Amino acid sequence: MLKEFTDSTAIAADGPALAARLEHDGYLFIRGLLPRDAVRDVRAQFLAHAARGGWLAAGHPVEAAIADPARACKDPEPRYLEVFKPMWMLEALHRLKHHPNIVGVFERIFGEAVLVHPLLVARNIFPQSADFDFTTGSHQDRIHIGGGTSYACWTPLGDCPRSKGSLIMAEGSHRRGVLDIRLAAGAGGLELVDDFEGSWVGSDFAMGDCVIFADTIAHKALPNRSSELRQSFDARYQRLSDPVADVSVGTYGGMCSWDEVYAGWSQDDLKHYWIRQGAKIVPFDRQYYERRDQIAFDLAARGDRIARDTLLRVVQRDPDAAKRARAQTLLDALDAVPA
Ligand SMILES: O=C(O)CCC(=O)C(=O)O
Repeated sequence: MLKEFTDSTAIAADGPALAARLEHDGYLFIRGLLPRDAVRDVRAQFLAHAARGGWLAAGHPVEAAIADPARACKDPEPRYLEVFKPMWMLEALHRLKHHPNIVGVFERIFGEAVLVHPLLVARNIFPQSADFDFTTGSHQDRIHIGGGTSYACWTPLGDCPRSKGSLIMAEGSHRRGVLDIRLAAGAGGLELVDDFEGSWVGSDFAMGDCVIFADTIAHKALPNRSSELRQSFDARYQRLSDPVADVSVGTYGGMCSWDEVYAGWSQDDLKHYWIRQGAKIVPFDRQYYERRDQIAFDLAARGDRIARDTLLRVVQRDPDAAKRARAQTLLDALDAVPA
């Protein structure tokens, strides 16, 4: 059963109260944190790309975001990334993660300067169907983000009731350290072994509502049971005085350089800002990915297609050439067998 999020809107101006609740529950749900117009602008630009990319069903207004199920695709498939890349590069998207309403919350919580991670994630989740499902399984961000302690802010680009696949949290799970994982389909390619029965909390989101959460809280998305694309972004924030992993100052999946991203931007203030701020950059701790990838290699060697998404991620993103080659061989072998 899913309980309602505790609503922190009323304490959003009170740093010590926010910090105490974040420490206790592991998350903060704040209604209307972002102005709807700012979110609507990014949504409109995302949908224009989605329409151009052929992701939307004919016969509906673009603003309705009705997906064409025949075009369902997911990150990191090349046909997804082709449409996604220009979305991710949008100046308005990056500006939204720096919105003073979000950064202000973190300034009040930390009581010191905030580093907004340059890397942010944006998502387009096609509706779930009998042959397509890309629901994010339960996970902790720590293993993906590394560096010092960080916090995420997740917000849908548009109203997002639970039925459209909003994000839910396992209340209090952030106090249990880094937990055991297994391979799964869906974003990240893994899920936590524990099912956190009885701890899940969530809410319907209106455009502008945000959930902020600790990097050790277990969280997952609900399936998108609507006919619309579920679009969202999640960005990360930390104390400037803490170290940040090198991957968090790069572009998404290293798919391009920052200069390519900036080429279409109209203002300079957000370009390479973390260098001017003096961010303390450290190598990403790959131990959890190494464990996930080993599980994927073992399962793929036994012909288990659950390993496919993780192998694809290794092929596209792992810094080790020999490992990439091994993943490609296993991927080819999996794909040679009809699904
Ligand atoms: O939006 C999603 O499906 C997953 C988001 C998430 O897991 C995150 O922000 O860490």
